[in-house]
Amino acid sequence: MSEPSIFTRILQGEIPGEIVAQNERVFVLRDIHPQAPVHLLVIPKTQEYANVAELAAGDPALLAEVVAMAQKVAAEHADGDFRLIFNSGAGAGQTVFHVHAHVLAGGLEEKKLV
Ligand code: DGP
Repeated sequence: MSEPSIFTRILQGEIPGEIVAQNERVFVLRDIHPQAPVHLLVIPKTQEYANVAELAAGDPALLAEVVAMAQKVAAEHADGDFRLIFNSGAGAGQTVFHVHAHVLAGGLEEKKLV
């Protein structure tokens, strides 16, 4: 069994964190270093998948739940439009190897990367 990730520790209440939504399989944490007016992380409760490719291969229904939750919280916290980012690998800036989707929302029209 691997060490609990920072996200697992927040979910378990060991470390403080603002959890804004959850269901049986995923939870939503407000990012500590927001990069947009709304910056939330949608995180599977299981930490067995390190990145989105592993999640897609291992449990595609759970990946679909992550996307559905992203849409739900983007509607609750912003106007419903959102950008979804999965950093995959240290070379792409991933620092927590417990898969998570960054949901960025709120006035991003002028901040397009691609
Ligand atoms: P990534 O670079 O894709 O692995 O993103 C990890 C994100 O997790 C980063 O945007 C900052 C956030 N983060 C790291 N530690 C904590 C924490 O203790 N609390 C909260 N709320 N967010 C954290």
